[in-house]
Amino acid sequence: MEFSHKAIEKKWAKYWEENKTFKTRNTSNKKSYILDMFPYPSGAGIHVGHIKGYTSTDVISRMKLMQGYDVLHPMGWDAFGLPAEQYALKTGNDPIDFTLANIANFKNQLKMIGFTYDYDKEISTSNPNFYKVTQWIFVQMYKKGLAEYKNVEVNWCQELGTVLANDEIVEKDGVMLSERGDYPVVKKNMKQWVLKITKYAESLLQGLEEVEWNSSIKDLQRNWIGKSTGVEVIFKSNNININVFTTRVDTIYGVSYIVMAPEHQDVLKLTTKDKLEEVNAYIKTTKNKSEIDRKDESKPKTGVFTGSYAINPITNESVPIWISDYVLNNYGTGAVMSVPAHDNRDWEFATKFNLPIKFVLKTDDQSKAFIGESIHINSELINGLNRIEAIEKMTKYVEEHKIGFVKTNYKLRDWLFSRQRFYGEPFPILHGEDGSIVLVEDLPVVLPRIKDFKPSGDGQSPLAKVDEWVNVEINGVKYKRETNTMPNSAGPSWYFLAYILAIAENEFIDIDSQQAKQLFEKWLPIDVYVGGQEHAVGHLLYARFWMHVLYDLKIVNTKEPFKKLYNQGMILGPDNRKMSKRWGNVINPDDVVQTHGADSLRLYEMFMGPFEASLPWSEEGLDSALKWVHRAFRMVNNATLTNNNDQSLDFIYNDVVKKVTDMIESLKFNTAISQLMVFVNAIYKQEGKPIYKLYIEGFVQMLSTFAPFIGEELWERLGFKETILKSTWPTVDESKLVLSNTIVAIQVNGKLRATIEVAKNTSKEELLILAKSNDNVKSFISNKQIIKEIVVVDKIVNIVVK
Ligand code: ANZ
Repeated sequence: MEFSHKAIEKKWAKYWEENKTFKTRNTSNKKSYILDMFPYPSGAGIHVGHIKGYTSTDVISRMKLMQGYDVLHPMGWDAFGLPAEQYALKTGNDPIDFTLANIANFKNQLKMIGFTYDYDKEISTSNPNFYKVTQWIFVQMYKKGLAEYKNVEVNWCQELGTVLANDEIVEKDGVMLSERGDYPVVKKNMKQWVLKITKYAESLLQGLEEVEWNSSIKDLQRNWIGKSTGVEVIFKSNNININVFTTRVDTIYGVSYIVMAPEHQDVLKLTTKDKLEEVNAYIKTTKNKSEIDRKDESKPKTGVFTGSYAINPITNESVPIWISDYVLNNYGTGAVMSVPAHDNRDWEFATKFNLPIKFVLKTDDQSKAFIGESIHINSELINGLNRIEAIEKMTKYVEEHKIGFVKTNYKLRDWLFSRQRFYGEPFPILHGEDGSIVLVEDLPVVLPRIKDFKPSGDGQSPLAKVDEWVNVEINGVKYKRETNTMPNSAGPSWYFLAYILAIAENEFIDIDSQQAKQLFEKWLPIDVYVGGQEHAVGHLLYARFWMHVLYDLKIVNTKEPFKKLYNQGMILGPDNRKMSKRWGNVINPDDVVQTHGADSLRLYEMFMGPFEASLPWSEEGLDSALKWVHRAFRMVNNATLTNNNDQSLDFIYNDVVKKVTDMIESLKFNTAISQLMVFVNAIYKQEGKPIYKLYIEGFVQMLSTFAPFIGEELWERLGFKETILKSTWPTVDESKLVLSNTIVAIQVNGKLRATIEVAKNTSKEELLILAKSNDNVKSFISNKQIIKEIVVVDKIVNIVVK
């Protein structure tokens, strides 16, 4: 062993702390804001998966610092939420104290890994100074009509005693369960706060064009927003208008019945007496079905006839009106015109209930629904037209005859923003006895310390029991505080701005001040954002929404907060399963730091494979990382250095610097490390010859991004007095990358047929391509079968043909 990682880690952690090495600099006109998705400080402590993400951003931050950027690379805590509250309920602890203890633990763990976080910028969503701003943003939204208190259908979880947002629910075997805890969830109507994210649907869709994310995440968001342009057509049933939303108005000649969602407001009005009992029973069973279940096309179709008929406004035919749970009440108009010949769900339904099927698109196979493209038949106004032409013509016709209108729908729902829980941000809201709503503008509204957090189970928050907090009197008028709290995703919707505003731990410049504006101008947008794929829709969409609103409020001058986004792949257990206490396959990073050191841990996690891939933990991999860290350390430590460049390493050094720089920039860490390995091997091949000192320095700088402790140690041993983070990143001398040329002989069946001049080190594949494209060679190999290709780089190509 050439060094003790424990001694080096201790030495440099102390140095960084004492010298405030990681304090955010404000000295350059170049900036880079590099952000991790902040952790939820659970009792379990930090996970090796967290470390993978955090190391990646740390590597980039370190490079950017050496490249002379002002770097904002902060860390904080997503500190409100259900798990802490549930733990508190189970153990009789206080979630506030419990969370603070977890934060302290997390912070110690992070410090051991050598991350460049500036803890003067530490924030915590559960700190009153922080949630003061969360509440302030809510107030602004309320004033803009973007927060509304209304009766909505919610997902109610009895075990958790709270409502849940759609993205907090999972589906198992047709039933809805809470994502946390796997408890049953049912639909229920309740008065709740909602944020009107739907008003921003178009803006959020447009914004995706501006950001440089991979297309799969953009598609997830696009699908979640779910824009769809079609027509609302009016079918009449006596004096009741039934509007149906369709994206295929061209198929209107094929409508054989109408289906309404069982919850549709007009269902009972339309139901004839003899059908009432059956319809009511069906409505009742629908209540327990989840939306996902109802949308599932593989489930057998069910439904009931209402006894009424409606008139197709184009054909004047009378069609029966049914109800079925495959039509959702909260999309479009909650009613559809069914065209069984050209829609699978309608086909199934019509076959089951013996309803007529009429083809209006030409097809040879009428044994199943025809979904493809074809021309129209049996459709007076549009016969012979294709889909696009027919939709255009029918849309015009419908509009001109006032039997319908163009309509754009979004699948996106408003954001259910209240939870019946204790441990979250209180709303800055008072309710008057007359039902009036009054904003509290003296913020923060502080979450009271209470002993009994148990949800009452009746839909009321535990805060409702705290009389002295709930009851407020202003100028003799009595009010009650809103006792619901905000959801876990509230704080994370703006925390990335809080780091910019932080002047000390949880102390902030006013978000609407002039100074804040200048700081936002400097730091936004976030250049690199790294975190788990599970946030692709929820958090990322909510955060974008708040930014769009703050942009409209002229608080920030950037709409899109996250310019580049990367998802780190998971680190699985050595057994290839997700790490979990249940499987006993969890690797504790504290243990790894003890046995292998932080540098080896970082290097190993960056070298495991492509950053976005999910890969199993490997002890052998970790051991190899440790071995290589020592090999690299030894190489630098033992090298005889010279200020004379004998040029023998010119090419390889410049090549490695160029590649490592590009690869770190594009998060290709594993290949960047391979390049460093190539360099170390090249030095060992020099067998003790003096090495040009500048090249060794450059190597240590690059190495230090991955292995900062030995990086600093070697830098000091090279004679530098200040942290390596104040050094200047190595530059590439492009002139050294031009290789001299060489002549390669091209043979066919052993006979020389051509010679070509190529750059030295041209690859085998390239040589073959060049050889085969030579005219003379071509004449000897064309129309022949190639049976063998022999290539010796820089020398010869021999093609054997038959
Ligand atoms: C007639 C038709 C004929 C349709 C055809 C499709 C194919 P997106 O793209 O999702 O917007 N639909 C409308 N509202 C619905 C609801 N609340 N629940 C379930 N289905 C609903 O799809 C819109 C299409 O989905 C609409 O176009 C409607 O069926 C159905 F050959 O109308 B279509």
